Amino acid sequence: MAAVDTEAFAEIWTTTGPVETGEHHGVFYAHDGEYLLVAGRIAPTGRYTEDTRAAYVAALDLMDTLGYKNCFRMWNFLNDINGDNAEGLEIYRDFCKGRAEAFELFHFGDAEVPSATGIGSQGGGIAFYFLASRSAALTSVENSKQMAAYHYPRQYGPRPPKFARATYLSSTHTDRRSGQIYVAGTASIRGHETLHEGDIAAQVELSLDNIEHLISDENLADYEITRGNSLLDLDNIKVYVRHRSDIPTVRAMCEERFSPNARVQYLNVDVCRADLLVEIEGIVA
Ligand code: 3EB
Repeated sequence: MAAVDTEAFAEIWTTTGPVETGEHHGVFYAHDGEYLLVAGRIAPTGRYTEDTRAAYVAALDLMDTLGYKNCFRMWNFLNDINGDNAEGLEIYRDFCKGRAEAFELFHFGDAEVPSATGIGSQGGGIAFYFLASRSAALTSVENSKQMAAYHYPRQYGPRPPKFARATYLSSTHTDRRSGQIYVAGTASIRGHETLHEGDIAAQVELSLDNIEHLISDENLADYEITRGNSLLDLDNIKVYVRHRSDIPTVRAMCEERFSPNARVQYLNVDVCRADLLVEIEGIVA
């Protein structure tokens, strides 16, 4: 995702246990008995629905086969995300179609979809990776100030994006305090509408406000989760910025609201809706 060398970084998920790796119908994986990481690539073509469905089916089938049924986080990186496919459908919307079809085949109900990121990338085609657990208890969390993405109206594409605003992961369903919150890519959206078109500062502010509300006890009360979290607890943050020239402004605003100790990467990529200028994700550990 890095456009220049100084932005290059690696995201490394570590475990203390022995790791086994392999390939399954074109997707690659590593697992340690409790966690599974699956990664795949979809080659650039004029139409992504079928290949996205097939790659997702391979990954979801692998989760079933190896017994990691609790998928809690997905990332999707789409080259030319706002460009048109061979039939004039936006590539992001084409991808959303294949993803929705794969989830349907695996009988994923809306309450079971994991948190996700769907964002632009510099690499060709689509790259994705998923994290799943064998025994963790998962709760899909929505933001009371945003419409669930899987309920977005038809104006955003033939099939809605299927993801949760956050996933709460704990060792048991009764633990409502000490679990981790995986915050999905979050943008300047209220209800289903983009707000502050063309105004980077206002979009950053609303994206941060959305995360702040999402992880607040007020929002989490619907799930009986009480963590007392604020933006200061967000870590492993990625800030995706459409225009490189906006990065200094975005960075200054984020530094005011994140912990000075938080790990933050700023990346210059396109965002899934043409009118969105920024998207932010992170983890509350
Ligand atoms: C949104 O809220 C902004 O398609 O997986 C954020 C996170 C967004 C994930 C996805 C899209 C996705 O609709 C876009």
